[in-house]
Amino acid sequence: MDSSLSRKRSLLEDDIASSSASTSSSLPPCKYGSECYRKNPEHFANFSHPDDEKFGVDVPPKKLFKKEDDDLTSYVDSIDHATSPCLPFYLTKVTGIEDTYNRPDFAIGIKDILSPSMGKLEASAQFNYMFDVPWLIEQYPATFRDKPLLLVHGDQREALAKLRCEADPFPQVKLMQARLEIMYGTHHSKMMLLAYEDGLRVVIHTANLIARDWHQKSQGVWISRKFPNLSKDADTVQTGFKTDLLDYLSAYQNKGLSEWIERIKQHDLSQAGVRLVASVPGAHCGRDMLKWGHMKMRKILSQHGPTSTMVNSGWPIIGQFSSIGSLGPTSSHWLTGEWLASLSSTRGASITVAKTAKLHLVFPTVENVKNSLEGYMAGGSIPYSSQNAQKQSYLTNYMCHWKAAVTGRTRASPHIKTYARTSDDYTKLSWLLLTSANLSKAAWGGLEKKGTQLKIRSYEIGVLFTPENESYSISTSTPHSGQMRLPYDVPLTSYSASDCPWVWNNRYLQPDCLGQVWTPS
Ligand code: K8G
Repeated sequence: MDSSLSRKRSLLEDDIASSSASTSSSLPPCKYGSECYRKNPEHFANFSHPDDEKFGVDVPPKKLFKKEDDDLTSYVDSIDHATSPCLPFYLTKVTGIEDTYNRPDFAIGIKDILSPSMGKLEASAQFNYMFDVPWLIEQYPATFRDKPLLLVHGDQREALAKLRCEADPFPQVKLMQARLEIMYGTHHSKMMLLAYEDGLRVVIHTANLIARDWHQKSQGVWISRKFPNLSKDADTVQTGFKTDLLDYLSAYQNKGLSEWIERIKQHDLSQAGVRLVASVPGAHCGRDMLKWGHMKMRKILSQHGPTSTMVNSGWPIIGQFSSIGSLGPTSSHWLTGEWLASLSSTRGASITVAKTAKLHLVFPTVENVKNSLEGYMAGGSIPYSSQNAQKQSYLTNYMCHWKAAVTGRTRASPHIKTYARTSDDYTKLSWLLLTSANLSKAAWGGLEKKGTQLKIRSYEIGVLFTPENESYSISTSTPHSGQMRLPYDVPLTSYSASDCPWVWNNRYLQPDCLGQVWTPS
């Protein structure tokens, strides 16, 4: 599935790559003009082309430059000068929706994340599944483009050869291959480590490092405040977030990360305001079992989760994701019997027992994909296979549409993954996880050997938001302290009898909103 996913996606990249290059009329014209066949973003950054605007390159009027400056100060203000320790997550900016839904209190782009206003960058590490190296380099401001950049990936064989080729022209880029010894595992984690002259930021998000993922999809981004340097003689009490991040990086067992592990040790991450929920491949036993995947959720929620008196009155769990693995023949096999049991955990409850909550699963219908800004092409990033769908029809009973008028993103196809527990009337929320993990055993882990080991295949990483008080109130605009937003509309809309989940290897012959059909080979 992975190689076909990459193949499918790579077909989509060429048309976008050219549109992401920044341009300005002050650039010298390319001598080939509109006949220019080059695709290298660097070329487009250095030479102007008559077609630049036609391909959707941003050429903002003078007045807008001022606004962009304001945007950037407002990101730093709202992140680094926030009064609440727990910062909410952002959505990525979407091309083709109303401006209000791309406001800086709401949405952020990759160039905003890497902007000099966030800090003077000295080195960075990008953990991800897919990379377009020339495009990625182009997203860094020119002043930081030569700074050391480590790409942590899971590519093997042909994909690795291709990645090496792409990275070769950039001497500042180093590649690090994550160990993937268990079959069907992927390096799915999406994280940026940004080291500045005066601190360090951690960014955990859901987008691949390719143009298409930052163009018209619904994606989530959590940006930490700038963690300060620890003074040499500082008391080095490690907080949960710092220990968990160090544990995650150590699990790669790769010297390529030593430098980053040292950097993190030298910073004060105590004000992270969130907890880390990650997965690393392995058969985790004993105490290690509670460190990863759904068992980590079970552990955190049994310590810091909602009280059973509050949520057992019927607070549902809502899972929202862009792919589904093979979950077994019945819902109790893994979904409700194991995974939901973990997410249903409450404070003080034993690690082994939990009353399972009501469950809703938000996953795009065929109609959702057909009407999305990208049309059926959006389905190339929603790899649910017909082989799996046919075996687990029980899932449709839980399924709800992707509908996101609240964030202006009903037509921005979801690649974000969130898991949350809300009150029955959807006014309150007891926790929310923003993560790379789809609904699969590979990502969350499956218990084996009578529940004594948790087998995980993939690398995943996410941040768990828990309220300072009993619960957050759900906000439909910029969340203030004590509030949290959901990326989709509530109340949810269940699938009707005629709705089908998107299955990426089915054929869809009714033209989509762009007049295209979907006929996978
Ligand atoms: C997804 C990704 C991705 C990669 C692989 C798979 C799913 C996704 N997969 O975009 O990073 O199912 O193998 O997030 O949908």
